Amino acid sequence: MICVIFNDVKDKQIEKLIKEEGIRQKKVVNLIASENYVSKDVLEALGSVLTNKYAEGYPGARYYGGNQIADKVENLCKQRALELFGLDETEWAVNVQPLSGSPANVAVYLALVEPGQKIMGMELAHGGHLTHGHKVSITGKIWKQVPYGVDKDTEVLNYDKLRELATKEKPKLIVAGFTAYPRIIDFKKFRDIADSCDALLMVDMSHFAGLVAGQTYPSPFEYADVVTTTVHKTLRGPRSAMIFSKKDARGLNQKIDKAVFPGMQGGPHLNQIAAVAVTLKEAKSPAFKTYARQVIKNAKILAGELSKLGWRIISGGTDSHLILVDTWQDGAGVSGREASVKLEKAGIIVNMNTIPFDTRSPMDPSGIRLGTAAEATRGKKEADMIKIARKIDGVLRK
Ligand code: DSN
Repeated sequence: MICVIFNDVKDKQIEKLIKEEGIRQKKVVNLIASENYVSKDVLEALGSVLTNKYAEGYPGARYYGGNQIADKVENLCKQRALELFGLDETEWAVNVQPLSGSPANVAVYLALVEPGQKIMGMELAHGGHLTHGHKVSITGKIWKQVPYGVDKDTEVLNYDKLRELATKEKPKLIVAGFTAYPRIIDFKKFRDIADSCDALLMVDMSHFAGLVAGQTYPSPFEYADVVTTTVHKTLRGPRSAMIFSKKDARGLNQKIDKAVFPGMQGGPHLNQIAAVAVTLKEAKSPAFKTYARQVIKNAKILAGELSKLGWRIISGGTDSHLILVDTWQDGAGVSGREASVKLEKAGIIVNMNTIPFDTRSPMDPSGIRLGTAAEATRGKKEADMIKIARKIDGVLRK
């Protein structure tokens, strides 16, 4: 794992802080489901001279001079993005300029949904994201969220209920995707539901993009109109995002390009785009497939062991890198906040998280979210997960 490249610079204060963060990252067990450790090549690209260049516009249509190399970088990144997910450039377009996941999702709505129209997205408390239409996000202020959740008994999505909701509410766009839902999403069923009410289907695959690339989680591309993703979670790249869209008579990709620039952003961060390109090449390697398989094996073992130790796992397990644990256990355990504080003191980093139908507040919810992507990058395997589960159990019961 590469943690420090900022060596021997004049700004000693920042150098010291970066070194300290590198040491912190090395010391802890990192179970934050949305984090990972990038390669040295990704860090080099991020710290390159590409950061000096303004490239407002798109390849071949920039507003400033001197963009010949910038065009090559962005085009290479786009080509690699399409290749990684097996997409034909005559059928799919990709925009690699979004600075991160939230602006990517907002750009899609800006492009395709009129203000005041409805976006049907998973409720935050059930595992959705703020930008799936939550009221505290701009996506819930400009557009109207039609929230959906999981079933109380099974804690998984109920597609019949989703269909009923979509038929009643007639959203303009349906979002399938999550930040805290451990299971596989049935994209075909989402497509049928979207078709039944004439809605667009957007899949936010930010959490599982690396698992799709590693062919260990179903690909949404056969069914979606638009797919957004961050690059820095299971895909193991820099903080950044991409928007894929179907190329057809509806002109989705042209509308999305205009919404990203000039609608939402100014000049793209070329250093970041180069780092995304490096990530996409790495994710195409056989070693990345092995990695993605290990991420899921580790998550299943970690969830299974915690369950054996008496902790309730939301939905009974996981199909991905992500696990939601009910630490509160109806008052018999500890709150999510207390769990995360205790675990951090013991060197295990997690985030507190609401669980579906949580009776506690989001600031001190009933659970924690765990993810295995970062530790699999550091070579952790099944036996390590058993040790980690036992350590978590010991800490939470102390
Ligand atoms: N903050 C990210 C996560 O942790 O899932 C989503 O934006």
